[in-house]
Amino acid sequence: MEEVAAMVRKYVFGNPIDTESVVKEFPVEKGNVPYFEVAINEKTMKLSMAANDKVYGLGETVRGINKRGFRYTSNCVDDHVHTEDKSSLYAAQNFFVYWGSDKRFGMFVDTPGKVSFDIGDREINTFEIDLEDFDANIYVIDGDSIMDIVRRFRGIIGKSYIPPKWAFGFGQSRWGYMNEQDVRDVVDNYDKQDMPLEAVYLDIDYMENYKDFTVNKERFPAFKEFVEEMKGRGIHLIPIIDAGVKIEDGYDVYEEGVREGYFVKKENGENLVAAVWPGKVHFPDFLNEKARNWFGNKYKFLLDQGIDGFWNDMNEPAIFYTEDHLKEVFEEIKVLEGQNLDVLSFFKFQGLVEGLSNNAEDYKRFYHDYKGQKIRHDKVHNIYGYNMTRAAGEAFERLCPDKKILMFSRASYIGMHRYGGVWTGDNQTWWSHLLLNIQQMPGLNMCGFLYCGADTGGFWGDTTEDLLMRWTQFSIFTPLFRNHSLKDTRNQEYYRFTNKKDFRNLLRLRYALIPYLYDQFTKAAVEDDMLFKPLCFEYPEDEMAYEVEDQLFVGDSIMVAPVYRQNSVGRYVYLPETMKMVRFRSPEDYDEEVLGKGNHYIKAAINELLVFVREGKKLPLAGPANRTGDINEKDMIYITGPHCC
Ligand code: MIG
Repeated sequence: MEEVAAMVRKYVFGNPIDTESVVKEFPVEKGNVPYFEVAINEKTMKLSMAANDKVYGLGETVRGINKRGFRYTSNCVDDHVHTEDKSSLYAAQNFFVYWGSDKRFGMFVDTPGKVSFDIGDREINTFEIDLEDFDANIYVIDGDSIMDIVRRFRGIIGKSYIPPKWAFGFGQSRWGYMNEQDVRDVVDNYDKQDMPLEAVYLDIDYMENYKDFTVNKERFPAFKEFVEEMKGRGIHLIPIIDAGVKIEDGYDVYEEGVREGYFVKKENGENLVAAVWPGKVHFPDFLNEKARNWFGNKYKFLLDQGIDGFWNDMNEPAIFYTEDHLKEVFEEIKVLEGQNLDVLSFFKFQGLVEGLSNNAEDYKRFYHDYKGQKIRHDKVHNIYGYNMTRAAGEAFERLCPDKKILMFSRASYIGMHRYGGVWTGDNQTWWSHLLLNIQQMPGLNMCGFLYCGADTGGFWGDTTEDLLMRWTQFSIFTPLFRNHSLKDTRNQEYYRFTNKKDFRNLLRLRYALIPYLYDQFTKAAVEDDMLFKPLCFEYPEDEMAYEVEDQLFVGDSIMVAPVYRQNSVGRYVYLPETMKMVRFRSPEDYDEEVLGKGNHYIKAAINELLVFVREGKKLPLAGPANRTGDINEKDMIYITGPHCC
């Protein structure tokens, strides 16, 4: 304990808003923040980087595992085009480890507003942190290794969320399942093909006019019985919950929220009117403890019908438009109407409409009641989704303390990792997004988010069979393993493709791996460790290990080296130690070969994936099962690494 305190130092800038991400108390240091030069007037802190210094962390962000060479801005945003020029995605996870030749430390910039980390973008050897306001708690963490620093950081933010074991089963999702028959068809098809399946996700169409905590009676005439029917087949239904509450007379959630003052308000005290799926909505003030309790209790409506898993969406919060800004835009367009639109006025016209969604000015139009203070939204923007998920997590502890509920969210901030996991939002059917998925996992784990995964196969666009195959070969290792796609794109349930046998074998391999994965996951959660580790985290003395950004250790026993390029039938793999290569085609059909430390070119046909068992370790594989409840954990086979038992 004592030692931990000494290794973590807290500094305070200005008047920070408490995010409740850190769960331990620290005395405030009197001196300056070490390592950085702080310019209070410019609201920046700068550090000069030596040529080979490296930076890891920052959670769910674009680009590689070493974050150096770009600028990342924590500002939760609904943007589905995750090209490598995007500074902001759905999450804000402000922890990084600086691993340099003479400076080695971790830092958590704890502020709920916008902050950007320019790690050699504008100036190649300068790391500059820009805070929109100069109010933040800064935690500086020392340690002898990257993992030391990570563990110490995790020790101050509280334990990571652990889902129920069935949440390691496979989940099929699609925005477009319209009614119970659609869902039943999915389950029937998986069963018919003898493919494992654990859950089917319910996207917004299960609701009545996109109203939270309602079920559409025409599409699901007997919801409770349907949940029961599915449960009887070993299938969990996982409904989506959106942040916005539809404005509609007679809708209890809306009426109670208005009556009790639980929605976010404009300067003049009126409830903000914004629009999302259901048209006009109010946003619950998740930062207000009472509102949080109230909204959390609403999950009971679904829990009572047998539901035991949820995903929270649109909680950046995403805004199509606000009523006030829409009015302004119509007025400006009226002025342009009838004019000869030239280059300037035309682009202005176009921009007016395009700029309606997720508009930065809109986030300044409303206020929260946070710990008794009225705070403008943009100052606390990054902890909104966190507190929505916290509302649910705290409610589950009250409503069903003896049961684990599956919960994950789109927007997040450090602290939310105690209440749920994350999925990485609307990715695309791109090979580059398979690589991004691989590279995002360690950063998320560092920040406490262990239960995570991406939309396997890609959400936007039409997937291809080979992309889905390669993607699945990685996703069978991610705790959250879900195939999800957008309405009107190609259907991507596994039974729809030519090589059903190969997909079946991959799903079966996932189930064979579940005992190992769940065991390693819970261990990582309890011990503040990571499930996915880059090679250099384990081999800090090995220079080559720092070069590898497309292989990961998964738990203590194995390393994976996914193939993520179109038409590749093999890849180079770097082994930081002697390992046993296992080339899997199914849980029963694989080749094994012991390979020495160094670079190897290893073949992997489209239906083959590569796992490496570490020296002195073993990988347990369970016998076949199509549901987690049917996994026989007594009947395991072990693939042993070199020099093992
Ligand atoms: O703006 O509920 O990221 O997974 O299918 C779209 C519909 C709203 C965004 C989520 C996506 C989900 C979709 N939602």
